[in-house]
Amino acid sequence: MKRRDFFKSSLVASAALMGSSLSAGVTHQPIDSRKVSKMAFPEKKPLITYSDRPPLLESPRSTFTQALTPNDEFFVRWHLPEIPTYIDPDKYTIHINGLVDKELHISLNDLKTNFEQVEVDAVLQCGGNSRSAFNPIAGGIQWGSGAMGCARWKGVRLSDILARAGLKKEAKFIGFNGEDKAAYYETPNFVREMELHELDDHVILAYEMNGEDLPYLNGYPLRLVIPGYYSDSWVKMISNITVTDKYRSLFFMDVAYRVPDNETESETPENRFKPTKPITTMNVKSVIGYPENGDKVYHNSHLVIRGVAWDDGHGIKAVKISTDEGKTWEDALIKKAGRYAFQAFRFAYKPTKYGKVKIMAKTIDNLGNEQPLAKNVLWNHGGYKYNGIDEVTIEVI
Ligand SMILES: Nc1nc2c(c(=O)[nH]1)N[C@H]1C(S)=C(S)[C@@H](COP(=O)(O)O)O[C@H]1N2
Ligand SMILES: [Mo]
Repeated sequence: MKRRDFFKSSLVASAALMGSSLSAGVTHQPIDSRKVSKMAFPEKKPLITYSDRPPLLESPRSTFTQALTPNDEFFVRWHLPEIPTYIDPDKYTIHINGLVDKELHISLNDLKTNFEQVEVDAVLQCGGNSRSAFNPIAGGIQWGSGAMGCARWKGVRLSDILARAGLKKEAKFIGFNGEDKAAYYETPNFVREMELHELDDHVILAYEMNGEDLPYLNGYPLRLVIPGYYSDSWVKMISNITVTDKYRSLFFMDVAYRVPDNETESETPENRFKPTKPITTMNVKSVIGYPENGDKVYHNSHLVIRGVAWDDGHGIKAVKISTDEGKTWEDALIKKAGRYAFQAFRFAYKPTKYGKVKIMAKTIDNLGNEQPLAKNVLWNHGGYKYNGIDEVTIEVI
């Protein structure tokens, strides 16, 4: 197996990249206003770069014309600046402790040879994806719609690992910790906690993404995959699984990645709601991959509008396209994929009038939930779970 000597060769040249968009007092910039950067991180193509330490990389819209997102175009999000510079796959183990009958250290080789290997196609989407569509600005990285991707994940069921360790009867919560560290000791580690009942058989510890080792920045050598859930709980470079009987009230569980429990009214910047709850499962959404904002297309030409749609696994009933400001909607063709995966859609369109045309995409899931108009998306101060009807404006010439 290839050894990963990652940061030695890589990040030095990128120090000047820290985006001014992260500083305070910034005015709202619409979605798609950020361009792909010139430099690339190892194993990645040039992507939209918000920060180099920690690396924060977004996939451009054009990535989303296909059901599976290539590894080298897949977005990257880390919270803490200290990511190990070297991981030796022959020495790496994952530690299972807490309320278990037998504490375990499982090597990668053990995982790959002594457990049943399973695969799942699943969307990994940051809860803050599309945050820049919120106006007024909601706190956090001003992502466009590319803080997401879909991959074929291969690994081992978490339940099989827990079964080998044996859960004690008081076991109720499970915490996942990654190898990354804060630069200052006051900053908490990136730990997610979940209740055991949330973790059924489709949760896996994955070492492969689209048929290859996980890219370093996507959590090499092992990450949690929780299909249907926003990716803040998909802990990367996982080092440790701890079983407890008490909720430990950790920073990344109690402060970040939460939305108001009230899902019928908007918060305002001045009026924050309490109580809050974790963001957990994804809502129904679509993103147009082609064409892009500002594209020029010929009058009477044959255009194929393409994109992806998904939800938390209940299934997509329809993707509808409008080219007349939402007055009429027509069904796109959907290429069915696994229930947790991107469903790629296409729609043949012949532009018959000149000038600016707005293309809108709206998805409806099997429960009847549909994407709201942008102005009807509930605002929340963390800028989470944006799923407004997607739109791009092209020019017909
Ligand atoms: N160890 C670790 N795992 C992590 C994080 C992190 O900061 N550290 N961030 C989480 C969040 S919020 C997101 S959006 C996803 C991003 O996954 P990716 O970098 O593979 O796209 O990783 C999750 N897992
Ligand atoms: Mo995230």
